[in-house]
Amino acid sequence: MITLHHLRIGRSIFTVWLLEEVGVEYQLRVYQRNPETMRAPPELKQVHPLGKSPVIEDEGLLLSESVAITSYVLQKYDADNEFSPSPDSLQEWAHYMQWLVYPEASVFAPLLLKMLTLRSGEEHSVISPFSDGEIELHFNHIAAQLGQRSFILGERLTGADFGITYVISMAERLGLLGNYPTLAAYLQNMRARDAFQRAVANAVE
Ligand SMILES: N[C@@H](CCC(=O)N[C@@H](CS)C(=O)NCC(=O)O)C(=O)O
Repeated sequence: MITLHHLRIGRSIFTVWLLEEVGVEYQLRVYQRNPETMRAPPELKQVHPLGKSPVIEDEGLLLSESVAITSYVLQKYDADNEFSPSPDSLQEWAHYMQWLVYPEASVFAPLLLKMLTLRSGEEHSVISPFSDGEIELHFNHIAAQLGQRSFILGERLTGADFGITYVISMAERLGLLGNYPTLAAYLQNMRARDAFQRAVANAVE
């Protein structure tokens, strides 16, 4: 059984959702952030040197990085490629990989900068225009890709949707979705899924 080290509130709820969608048996170890610093508690460093979440343990494997965890879970537990294209169709698979890594590799950084400047209580002359411009660029890109699609790659949920949902939900928390009805509707649809609801109920998110 997979053990998921789940830190509230953050990315790891999307890993719980992944495990629910795929139907993998798991147990949660739940951690709370320090309410003043908002950082993870030191116990997480006893699990993994970085002290971040999500981290999973599965049959002796200790794995961090949400995208690696998604890929591992699907490789091991989604033998029929229900949630990802088969590598046999190389171009489809490459396109999937692009959307799988994109949220964490490109979208998260400007959102983090925005979150930190908002938390500081004042705009920054260099950082604020950069993060605002990048967020607009990326959100228009995601909205254009979504278009009329139900999911980021078409009409079925894939591994790429978990990270996309994460960055959109982070933007919602920062109050940034006002100009992006396509993203808001997508987020609402992902949250309405039974597996998402089960994840939230299990993780007491
Ligand atoms: N790139 C990593 C980022 C992991 C990460 O930074 N997780 C956050 C939670 S969303 C965390 O543990 N933050 C607590 C801290 O750094 O103290 C991933 O995708 O898993």
